[in-house]
Amino acid sequence: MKFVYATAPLQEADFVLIGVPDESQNTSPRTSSKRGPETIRKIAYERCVFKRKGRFTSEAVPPKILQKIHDYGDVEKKKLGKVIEVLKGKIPLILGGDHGVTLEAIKQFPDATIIYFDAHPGILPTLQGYYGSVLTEQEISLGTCIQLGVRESEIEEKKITKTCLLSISAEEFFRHDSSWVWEQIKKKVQGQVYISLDLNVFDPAYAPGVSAPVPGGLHMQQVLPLLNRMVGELDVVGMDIVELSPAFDQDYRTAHLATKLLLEMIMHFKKK
Ligand SMILES: [Mn+2]
Repeated sequence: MKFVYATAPLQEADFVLIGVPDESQNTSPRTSSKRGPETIRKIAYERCVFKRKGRFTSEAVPPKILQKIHDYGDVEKKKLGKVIEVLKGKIPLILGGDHGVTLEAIKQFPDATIIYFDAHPGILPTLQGYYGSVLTEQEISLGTCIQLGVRESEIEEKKITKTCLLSISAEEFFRHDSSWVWEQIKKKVQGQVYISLDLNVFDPAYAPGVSAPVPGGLHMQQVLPLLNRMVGELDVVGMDIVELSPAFDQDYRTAHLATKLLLEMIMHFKKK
């Protein structure tokens, strides 16, 4: 199934949806994130297409998406870099898969600030023996990383977090409002931005369908206004939504959240 609003041919598209059904770096017993892309496509269709007077329509769904989207389908993780390379300025919207997908994507944006929403810092000098960590010091410059919503760090990660450009914990999100968070981010960011949204940044009450849930997480109204401002005001060159694990979801709650965020972000993207 193609993404519901993906009607543009590749050449004409502003956004290119790419599924990466890969969970080879998942270290949790809660598997199934490889079904993330197909699940988001299915839920996007359910959210946006209704039967009216005997015919199917997406007209009735406010607000309608007018941006030109192409659905590239699913690709192997090792081919993701090549696919992004040929897009030449079109914005890739990448659906994971586990958070390891991000590492492949950001190699294509060496100058971008990486803003990632995650319950875990996920930054370590090595991938050896750690739980769910995907960004390693060797591969990215920590000075260009902003982590948001963290609430569970390993000892080594705590030290490394200090070298990030900015880190705002889940606790700080609850102490301040989203405008405060936005001001902190805006002060630090210059130039291109890549956004990675690990769905475990949300509280398991809202997003149970993830591989590594952590209580004490964020809710939609803390994240959505921020994402909308980021894509509306910063030079966002790519983004991903990762870690949707449909086998652990409840009534597609997490999938609806992910899909709603994706549709909202597309609508709010700054016009190039
Ligand atoms: Mn993660």
